[in-house]
Amino acid sequence: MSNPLYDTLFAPHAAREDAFLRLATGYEISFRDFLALAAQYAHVLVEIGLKPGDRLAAQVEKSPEALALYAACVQSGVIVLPLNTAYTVEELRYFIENSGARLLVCDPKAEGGLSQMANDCGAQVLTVGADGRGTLVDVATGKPETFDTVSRSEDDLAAFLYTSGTTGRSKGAMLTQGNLLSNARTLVDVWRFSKDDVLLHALPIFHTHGLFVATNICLVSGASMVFLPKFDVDWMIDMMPQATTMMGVPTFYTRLLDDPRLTRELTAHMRLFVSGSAPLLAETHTRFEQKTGHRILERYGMTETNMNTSNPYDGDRRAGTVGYPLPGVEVKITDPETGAVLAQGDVGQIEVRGPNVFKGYWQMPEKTAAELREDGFFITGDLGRFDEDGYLHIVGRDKDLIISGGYNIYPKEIEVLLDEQTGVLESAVVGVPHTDFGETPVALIVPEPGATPDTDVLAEQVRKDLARYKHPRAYFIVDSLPRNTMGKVQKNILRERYKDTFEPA
Ligand code: MCA
Ligand code: AMP
Repeated sequence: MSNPLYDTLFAPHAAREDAFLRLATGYEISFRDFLALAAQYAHVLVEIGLKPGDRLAAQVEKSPEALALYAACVQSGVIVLPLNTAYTVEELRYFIENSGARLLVCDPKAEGGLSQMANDCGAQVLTVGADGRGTLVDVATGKPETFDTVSRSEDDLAAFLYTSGTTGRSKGAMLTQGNLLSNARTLVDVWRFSKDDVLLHALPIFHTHGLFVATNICLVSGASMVFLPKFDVDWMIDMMPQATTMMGVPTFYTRLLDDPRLTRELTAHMRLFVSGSAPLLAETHTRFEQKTGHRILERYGMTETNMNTSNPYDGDRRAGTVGYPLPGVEVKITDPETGAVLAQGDVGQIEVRGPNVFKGYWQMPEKTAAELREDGFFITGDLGRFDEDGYLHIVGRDKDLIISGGYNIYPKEIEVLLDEQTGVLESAVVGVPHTDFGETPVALIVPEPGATPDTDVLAEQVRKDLARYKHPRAYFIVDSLPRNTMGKVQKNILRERYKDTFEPA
């Protein structure tokens, strides 16, 4: 009987009385207490009827309890489906229906608005809040603090992470225990994590970066975390002295750089700063080194693949590149038309293969077949090239995607909604530069003949249906959209035309 993910990430720490999570309040939770809590939750999951392979959707604020729920899912063989706390009820309905989740764990404050929808979808509801209170916690109180770990294999599914697509409908990326485990082990080695590390953790735990990269690496290596509810510059500065490493999206670094308290002295004891999820500007890399003496290590990953490449720990961390393929991960650059491998230095689509690559999209065989080749290579939709030293440069995207502060926004999802509104003939959403978020969406609206759509009304509808981070930050009424001879909207022209909306030249 074994459960590779639980046995590697959690079981080895069951007797440890030292701190696993250090909170901003000064409160600490030991490994042992954390795992006791997880075991109690696992009992609840079994008692309410969840079986191995069932899905559990979690839209919860970041807290030790929320993380223990992840451990409980792994221990009981339940597939965890972590969801962005910004999602609206309508967005959640889709994820719950599509995944067939049997339990939704949400914030107590959201329960009133979600329980009808969850029940309609056949899911039970339990709650846990940012303060660690809720019905899940109530039911778990008094349950045994150990749980007989459910047997799983590396090929069994551990998590679904929903990722949108160019069609606008989200797809559930199925990640196996082996996907998560192989990547975490590799990253522990290449980034030299050990039990002595303390990671400054300010990322959300509903994405690959915060959960499968940051948290899993700490668990595999036995490191602990300063576990902040969210990114906040004051907390980061206050807690930095307790940490040895930090991981973040580029916005973390630009915000820290804007603060005069970020100095060489503050960071002198730090071992490693990692950036990912969005392009780190070479300028940010340089400014960070000038101010702190540290060269940020940039890496590249995706929801479907976990991490693919990384700049070296030893050796030159090159600004504007995402480094070398990780051990065990193959990366090739191919012709988007033919799939043929291109000559070194040529720009093409980035394809990856390895134990990190997901199993496919839940109940979407055609979409899986379109992106995951039979030989195991996954077509990332990113465009890149290898330089003569073997460093991968990401030069663009072959997919219509905007990354704002590390969150992915698929324009199609917003365009479909805008196109449905009264007086709108068609729309286009493009990403434009934004100092804080890197990119931010703006919407171009073509009215129906004779109509004058009110952009405030459009914005209101978007607010109602879509998570806040997806909202276009500007709307423009235009006569028409530029199209090529095939009739395709030329978004590159629109991006150029509106590039100074927030960052005047
Ligand atoms: C919050 N808002 C945002 C974002 N975050 N809007 C656009 N983009 C965002 N990323 C909204 C807020 O709701 C708020 O709305 C307003 O924008 C400003 O909020 P602010 O206080 O500035 O935001 P924040 O709470 O400080 O959050 C910004 C953040 C956060 C710290 C950058 O978004 C964050 O932690 N991002 C990390 C995302 C991440 O982990 N991505 C990894 C994906 P209002 O104006 O109404 O008040 S995994 C991945 O991509 C792959 C696998 C990989 O390689 O890692
Ligand atoms: P997601 O599907 O949310 O996991 O986002 C993955 C996408 O984020 C990738 O396909 C890239 O486009 C982008 N990405 C992740 N890391 C980097 C990076 N270091 N530089 C540039 N883009 C990145």
